[in-house]
Amino acid sequence: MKNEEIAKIFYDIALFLQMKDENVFKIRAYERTGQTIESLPTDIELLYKKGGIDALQELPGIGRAIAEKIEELLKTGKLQTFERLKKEIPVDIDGLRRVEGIGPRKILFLYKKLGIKSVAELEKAAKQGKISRLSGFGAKSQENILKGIEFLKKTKGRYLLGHIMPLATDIENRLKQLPFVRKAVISGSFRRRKETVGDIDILAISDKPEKVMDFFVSMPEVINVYGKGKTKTMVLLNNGIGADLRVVPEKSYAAALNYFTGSKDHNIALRRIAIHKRMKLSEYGLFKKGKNISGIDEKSLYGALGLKYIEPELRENAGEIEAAMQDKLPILIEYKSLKGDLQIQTNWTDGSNSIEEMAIAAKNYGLEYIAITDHTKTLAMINGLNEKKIAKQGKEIDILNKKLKGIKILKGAEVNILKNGKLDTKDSCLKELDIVGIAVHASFNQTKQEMTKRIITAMENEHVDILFHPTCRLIGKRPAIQLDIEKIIDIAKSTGTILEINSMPDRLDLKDEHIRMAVKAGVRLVIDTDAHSGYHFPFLELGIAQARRGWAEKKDIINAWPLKTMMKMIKI
Ligand code: DGT
Ligand code: CA
Ligand code: CA
Ligand code: ZN
Repeated sequence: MKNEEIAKIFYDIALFLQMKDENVFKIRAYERTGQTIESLPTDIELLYKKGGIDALQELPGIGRAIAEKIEELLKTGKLQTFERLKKEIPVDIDGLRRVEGIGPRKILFLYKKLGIKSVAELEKAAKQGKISRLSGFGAKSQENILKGIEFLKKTKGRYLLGHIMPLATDIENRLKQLPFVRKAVISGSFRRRKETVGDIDILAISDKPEKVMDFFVSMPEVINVYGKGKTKTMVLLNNGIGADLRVVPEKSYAAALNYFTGSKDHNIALRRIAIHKRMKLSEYGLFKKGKNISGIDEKSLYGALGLKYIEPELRENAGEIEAAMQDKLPILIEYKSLKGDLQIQTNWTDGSNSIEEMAIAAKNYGLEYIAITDHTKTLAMINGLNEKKIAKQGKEIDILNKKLKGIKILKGAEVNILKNGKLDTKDSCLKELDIVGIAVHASFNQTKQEMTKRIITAMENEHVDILFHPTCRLIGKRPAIQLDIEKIIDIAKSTGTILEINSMPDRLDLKDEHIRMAVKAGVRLVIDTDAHSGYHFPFLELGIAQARRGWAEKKDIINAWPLKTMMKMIKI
């Protein structure tokens, strides 16, 4: 069994236990196990084969009882506890919980009252007006459920970039290693680093296209071949995503890479420029009087069109071509260039690792500083910290800073913004922290006016440094809160509040267009992981991709700078 499959079972058990209103610590133990297994860099099966149940027990936060459950799964492929729960409450939790506003307890309630097991049954009941008649629901929530289902339908069929990246890169590398393949590169929306991708588009250069295609269709992940030819092959992979492979000869490389990277709108605009210059641009080349003048790479191709090279992340026909003509393209923040991370959770609340483990993992990843930002007290479900505990955590951080070399730990918190815009933590406590992040974690359904006012009130607190995951969206799961983003950017400017680009694959919040607005307004940003495990730091690359798609430069990103400079960029 794969790590993700096992992790998923533990997450599911946690959900079942939540339905049944079990002890929160028990629920958290299962969730944390899911988190730990999901982010393990090694195969848990291998780990178990080598070290047995003892090796399992050495994993952070995993005790004897849970280790035995993992063992049962690895040995039998099943877990009795889980099978019993599924039988007792036979609902499609995955589907139902993706409907905004439907949590585990409501799922159980709806099942008991109306026998609802799936999203389709939920939609039917809502349309028949059956939901509004239930106690605790009402017409408004019935309407919200229908809206939530509509939202789900719209986002279906797209995959998170962060979830697809390991597999896509792996396939790319397998192709690269073939002796008859000269180049292999993932193009399409993946190369433009869009937050979600519809399919994986791969371009390969080879003189033996048939052999490349044979290899491609016989990969173990392929479950269906839609079409196989000399230049193009389309398959379906076992995780549900499609993959297209194109093979072209070397002389078409620049033009083909450009064409298959897209976006379609960018391609169309380029082709217009070509026509204007009496040239012809296609996936085969850039032709002038019948001669291919595209050159060896995209840089020469853009050059031949009279343009500066445009980075893939900018290719959306959103002003990048005009900027390339006038040599006014931004110098984008570079990958692997961050020096710190200002949002990190630990096992003081809902993270998997201790402060020390997180600090060491950050250092090993190459960071120079981190801020520990556990949740605050009103998030009681996950042990949010009160003022006393925050102070106590500060003392532990002091000790660790003396002990650890090469990484500086800042004291921080992810302070909950209450419904009225007040913070749930006293100013006298916030004053002592290096980094105060604020965030909305409940009452997501306020009107645009209420929500904007709520967040502005919080931003105006003199101790606040950063607004974390500003729109609170979860891609494919929860729509953004209603927010006057222009107003928020104005206030960020006037108060010196930093806006976050959260790097979690399903958050990526702020999104590209908002980043661009912030950059234009001269508002500073921070790219954080929101890491809940030491294995999450590589997600920072997704945050950088997002920043690049928002035209951000190094000067805009505070944690692209060393600690001292960064601290001068936040309000004191
Ligand atoms: P996706 O897969 O929905 O996330 O988005 P893309 O951009 O990867 O789109 P896809 O997979 O349909 O096509 C890959 C690239 O091929 C696309 O970015 C640009 C190019 N392309 C596809 N169809 C057309 C077209 O009709 N005209 C032009 N000019 N380019 C196209
Ligand atoms: Ca694609
Ligand atoms: Ca495609
Ligand atoms: Zn948060």
